[in-house]
Amino acid sequence: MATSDLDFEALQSRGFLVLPNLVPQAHLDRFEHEIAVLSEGECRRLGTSPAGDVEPFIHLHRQGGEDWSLLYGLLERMFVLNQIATDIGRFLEETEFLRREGIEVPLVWPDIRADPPHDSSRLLRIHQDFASTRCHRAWRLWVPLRPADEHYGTMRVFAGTHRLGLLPHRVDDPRYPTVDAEHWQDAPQETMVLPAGHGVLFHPLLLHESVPNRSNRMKFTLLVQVQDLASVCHPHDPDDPLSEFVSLTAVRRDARARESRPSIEAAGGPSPPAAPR
Ligand SMILES: O=C(O)CCC(=O)C(=O)O
Repeated sequence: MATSDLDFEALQSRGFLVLPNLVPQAHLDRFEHEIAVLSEGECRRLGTSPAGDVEPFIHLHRQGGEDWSLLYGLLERMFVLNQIATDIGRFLEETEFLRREGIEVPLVWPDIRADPPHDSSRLLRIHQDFASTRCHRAWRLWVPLRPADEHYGTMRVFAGTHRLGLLPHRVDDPRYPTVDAEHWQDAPQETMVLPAGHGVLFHPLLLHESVPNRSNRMKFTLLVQVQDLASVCHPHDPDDPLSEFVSLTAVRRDARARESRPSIEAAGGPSPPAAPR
């Protein structure tokens, strides 16, 4: 993608921009290869094998337990994901994006989501990025590592809603914070239909939600956080609007912990599977 291709005007007005071919095929292939190597090896080591054509990674997720939790927690440290994040950081520098957005001390890091088929438990309802935004100058990239659409699972965005500023999130069900319909019902909605390796650069205040994975494959999505450490929030300052996001993150974390506790007791010990973020 050429430097001139970044449409800053669309980005400012809509709050997101699709960036085609952001990730080279070689990195996507390496990710797939390494997922296969680690999950097939882990199945062998645990003496378990998936039935039929179930992906070994999905089989491990279903097995759960501490082995899975450890493996899932380390996934975002895969070198290939860090390489992709670094390439994206370099791209944002070369396109003058970081300078134009006033990002002085860039933080760029990868997170990964793995959404199993037909699992609604961790789907995110319409929200702003309260859980990861810790700096006032911040952006995000959502990068499907496998094709994304209504069948394989994807993300829906509500164009222009980032201009509403930081919105209150309802916590009737604290596991799934969400905003009232009045904030998004009139906004144009766009469901991302993208091949693996395209990316969506978006503002963390843009309202968005998960679209469920109805396929029989794991949905892998890389999230690259881009934030400016020179604008870090002060979580204990009630005048800092981002302190709301820090508290909301704690509310959700505690609710999820409460949710998983009964299943530990029911199972008589081992930890439940770590859930996708
Ligand atoms: O891929 C998805 O399900 C949406 C991800 C999302 O909403 C998020 O990471 O904040």
